[in-house]
Amino acid sequence: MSDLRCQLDLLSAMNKKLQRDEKMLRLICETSNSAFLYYNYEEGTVQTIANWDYFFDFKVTNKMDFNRFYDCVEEKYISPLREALFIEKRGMKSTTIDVKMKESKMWVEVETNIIYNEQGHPTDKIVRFKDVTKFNSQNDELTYMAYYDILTGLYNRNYFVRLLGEFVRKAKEENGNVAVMFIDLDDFRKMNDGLGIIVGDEIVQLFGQFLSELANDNIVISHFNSDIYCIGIYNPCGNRSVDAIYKKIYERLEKPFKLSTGQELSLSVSVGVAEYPEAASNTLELINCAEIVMFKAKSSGKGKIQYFDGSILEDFLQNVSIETKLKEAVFAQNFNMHFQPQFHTTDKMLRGVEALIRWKDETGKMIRPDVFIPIAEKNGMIVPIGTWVMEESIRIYAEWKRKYHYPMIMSLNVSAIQYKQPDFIDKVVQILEKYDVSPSEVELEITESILIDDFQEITEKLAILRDIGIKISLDDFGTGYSSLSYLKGLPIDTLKIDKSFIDTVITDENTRIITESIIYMVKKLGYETIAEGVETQEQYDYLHEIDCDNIQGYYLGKPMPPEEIEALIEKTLA
Ligand code: G
Ligand code: G
Ligand code: MN
Repeated sequence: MSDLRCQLDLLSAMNKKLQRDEKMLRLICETSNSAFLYYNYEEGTVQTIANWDYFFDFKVTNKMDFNRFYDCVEEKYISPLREALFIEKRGMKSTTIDVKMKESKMWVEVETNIIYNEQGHPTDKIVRFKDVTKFNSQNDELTYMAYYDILTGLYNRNYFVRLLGEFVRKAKEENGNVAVMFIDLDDFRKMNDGLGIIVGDEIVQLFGQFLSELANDNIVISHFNSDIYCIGIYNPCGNRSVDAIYKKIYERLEKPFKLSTGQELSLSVSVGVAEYPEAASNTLELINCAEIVMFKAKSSGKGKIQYFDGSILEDFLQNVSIETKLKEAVFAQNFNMHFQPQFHTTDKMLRGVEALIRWKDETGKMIRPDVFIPIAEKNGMIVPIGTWVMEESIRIYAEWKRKYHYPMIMSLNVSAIQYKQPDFIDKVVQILEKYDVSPSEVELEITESILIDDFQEITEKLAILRDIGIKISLDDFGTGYSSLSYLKGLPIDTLKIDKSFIDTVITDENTRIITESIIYMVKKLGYETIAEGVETQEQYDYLHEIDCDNIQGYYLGKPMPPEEIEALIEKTLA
């Protein structure tokens, strides 16, 4: 009796433990946010456990029901899922894949585990289903970012380069063509600085959205960076396809873009076009060429399209090589100064000299200042070069002064970038003091174009320089936009009439009329006049007759090294 009692107690205890274990396992399953499927090979039975309903609206009770899984997932996951559910056919122990559900769009991780007996036969299969939507959508976003630009929804630069590479590869195989349009918004920096980067972003977005409408199988469009877009076209019909796209862009730009603030804004773009295989033999070079050509479009007045042309590339490469050599020259101070004399018209006495920089590269080749000065202005090297020019010229002038005591004017060309340096005035004063040269012996030349871009800032500085006693002269007068009325009130002392007037003053009646009125009015305003580029006796006589104060030009003296200027001074003094 007590034996039986004992066994019953034991059974009951075991039962309790089993119940507890089962409850524990059930709770673990249910709180795991997963669903499980258990298949027993020996009995051929299927059991579904835990959060089954969260994933599926059907039950699986036998092996045949497995087919129902395939209806739930998107097409491309059907066969991977079949393989994952039956890995025992390939003798595998476990595998995990992600599938996307057709209707709910849920991402489900499916993990299959098989247990084998000692003979290597499968005995149990456990499949776990887990919701990984959150994780995978983040992945979606990463995938998106790998291909697209978030701001515009266009392809990003990296992916564009890949797609363009595909075009080029195809074109190589099929003897086809690929065109790249490199598009840059004009004056974007001004808009961005003036209206703020939020508005700047909106502009980039609006134009990008418009461009995206132009895409098709053979036209890929990207937002390259900041205000730059690139279009790749496979097998364009000559320039026709490019022209057609440009026409659409051009027509769109005739209407303003409406910002979210209600403000309307007109845009223009500069476009460079290069084509494979004409311009370049590989993808990156092709983009480079289109970019270089775009710069040409921009510098020839914006709002333009420029097609590739070998000479543009050549100029560009030459400029790059000049830029490299220029850096070395600045470092080694491989320049020297020439001076062109200026004479009083009435008695041909020396008035002063204009300092003109000269540069011979390491092969001894002369590189003209009108070639390298614009490059130096672009990359900022004009600042050290300009300082050197000023110090060297004034040093030489001080020597002449010490030697001959002949009062003259040293005229220096100064670029806008130099004026804009905060310490420009201090530097000038410092150099004058160092060489003991009086401010009235120095004249700084400015060009009209300088004044147009930064009128306020530069005229303020000019006024200060004049207060110190330095002369200011307006160079190349007549080539820019200047009107005589705008001259009034400019802080200048001297006006240099551009060579282009002098060139035709004898032969062209109109030029004569204009030149005479300029000289008449300028003298009335109280400025001194200098005629530039005087090459003949006839021109000289005429300028003398109309009372131009000073003459500069090959007729009386070319730019020359300092020793020759000394000879001139000696002659003047004799
Ligand atoms: O002789 P010429 O080729 O020197 O000069 C060509 C151009 O280069 C001219 O417009 C002249 O003003 C400019 N230039 C010459 N020397 C200098 C210089 O020292 N500084 C600047 N900014 N321009 C210069
Ligand atoms: O732009 P700016 O005035 O600074 O430039 C002066 C330039 O004009 C220098 O390049 C100088 O060599 C050039 N020049 C000066 N006089 C004459 C001249 O009589 N004829 C020609 N062709 N060039 C001149
Ligand atoms: Mn000059």
